Amino acid sequence: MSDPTLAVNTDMSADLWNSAAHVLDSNWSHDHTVPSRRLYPHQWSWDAAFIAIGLAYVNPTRAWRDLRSLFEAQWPDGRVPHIVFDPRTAEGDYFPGPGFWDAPAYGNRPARGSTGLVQPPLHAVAAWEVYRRAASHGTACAHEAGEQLAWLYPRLVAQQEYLTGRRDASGDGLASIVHPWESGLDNSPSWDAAMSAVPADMTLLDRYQRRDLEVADAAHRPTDTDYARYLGLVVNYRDGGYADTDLVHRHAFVVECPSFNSILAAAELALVHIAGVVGADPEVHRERARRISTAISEHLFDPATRTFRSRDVRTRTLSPARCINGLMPLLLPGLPAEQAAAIMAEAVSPRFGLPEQTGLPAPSHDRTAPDFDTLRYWRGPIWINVNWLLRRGMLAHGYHGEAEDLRMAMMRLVHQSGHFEYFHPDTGEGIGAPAFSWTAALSLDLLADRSVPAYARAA
Ligand code: 2M8
Repeated sequence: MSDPTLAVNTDMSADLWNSAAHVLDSNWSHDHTVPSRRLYPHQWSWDAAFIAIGLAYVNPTRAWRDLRSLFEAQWPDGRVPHIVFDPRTAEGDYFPGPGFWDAPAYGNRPARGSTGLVQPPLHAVAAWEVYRRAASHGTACAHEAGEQLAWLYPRLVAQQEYLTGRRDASGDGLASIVHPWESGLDNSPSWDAAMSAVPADMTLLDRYQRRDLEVADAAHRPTDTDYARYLGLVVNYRDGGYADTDLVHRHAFVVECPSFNSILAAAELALVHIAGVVGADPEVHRERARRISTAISEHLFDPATRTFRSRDVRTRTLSPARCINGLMPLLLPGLPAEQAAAIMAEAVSPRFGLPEQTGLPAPSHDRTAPDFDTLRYWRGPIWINVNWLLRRGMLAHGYHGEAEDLRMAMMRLVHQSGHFEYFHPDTGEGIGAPAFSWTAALSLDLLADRSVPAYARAA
C-alpha cells in the first residue's frame, strides 16, 4: 500500500525524470525501442505508441524514428503488426519468434519480418502528442514535425480502414480481435469465457518451447493450458493466410474489446487534428469516431451491471468479468454522461479502489472477484499504461480532481518501486521486467504535465 498523502516533491521528480530518460536511452536499439531488453527484444506495436509519447520530451528524433520503423512494416492490407522482428535478434531469444509466425514477404519487406496480429491502434494519438510537443517549440520545429505527420497520415488512415473494415466481424461497427494478444491485455479474465471454447492442444507445447518461463516467474505468466490455446489460435490464423474473411465461422476467438475499440475511436479523433495539419478532410474521421463511439455505447454496455464488457462475437454474449478494459470508454468525449458516471462509480468502488482508498493506481482486474490474482499477468497487477489512459479519460470528462490523484499515485508508485512492467496491487512492489520502456515513457509525460500545480504541494 502506498501513502496517498505523500506528495511528489522536486527531488523525487528529478530522480524520476532522470531514471526514466535513462531507461529509454538504454532500451534504444538501432531504429526502435525494445519494451524490455531481456523479455521483449523486438519492437511491439502499442508499446511504440506509448514510448513515442515519452521520447517526445527527451529525444523527438527517436520518437518519430520509432513510429516510422513500425509503420515501415505495415502490411499492404493496412494492418500494423503487433511485433516487428529485429533481424539482429536470434530466433531463440523470443518465443513465438519469426519462424513460428511465418509471415509472408510484402513490398520491400522480407518474409518472417513480423507477426500477423495487431495491437490497439494508439499511434495516431501518439503522433499527435509528439507533434504538439514539437509545435510548442516554435515554427521551425512545427514544420519539421508536420513533415513527419504527413508521412504517417495515409498509413494511420490505412490502419483505421483495415480495423474498421475487414475486422468488423459482427457488422455492428466495432473491430474484433482474433487473439487475446491483440488486446494488449493478454491474459485478462475478460477473455476467459470466449477462451473456454478454444481447443487447448497440449501437444503444441511439446513441439514448441515456451521461452517466457525461462526469463520470468511462472506464477506471473499464463498457464500452460492458456498458452496452448494462444498457440492454437496463431496456428489457425496463420494457416488461413492471416485472412479475415468469415472469421466467425473459421476462427475460435472473435471478440470485441471495449478498450481496443475506445482507442480506435480516440485514434479517429486524433486524426481529425492531424488531418487539419496535413491539409486532409477531418470530417471523415469525426464521423468514424462518432460511429465507433455509438457502437461501443450500444453493444458493449451491460445495463444490468452498468459496466462495459468485452463481447464474444460468436455467441453474441458479454463476458461476465469486470476488468480494466471496461473503464476505457471514458476516453470517448462523446460518451453519454450517465455511462461516464457509471465508469467513474466502478473506478472508485472497492473493485478498482482508486488512490483515495489504496493510494495506488487501478488494478487490471476487479479486486473483489474470486479469481483476482495479485501476480499473474493482467489478472490483478497494476499497469501504468492503462492507468495513463484512464487518467486521460477522466480529464476528457472533467474529473480533474480524480485525474490528478491518479497522476500523483502513478508517479509515487514508479518513483518508489522503479520502472517495472507491472506492480503488485496490494504492496506496490515492482514485478515483471525491470527497466520497462512504457512505464518510463509515461512517467515523463506524467511529470511534464503542468496542468495542475502539483509541485506547489511538494513536501
Ligand atoms: C505483453 O505481450 C506479449 C505478447 O505480445 C507477451 O506476453 O509475450 C503484453 O503486456 C502486451 O500488452 C505488450 O505489448 C507486450 C510487450 O510489452 O508484452
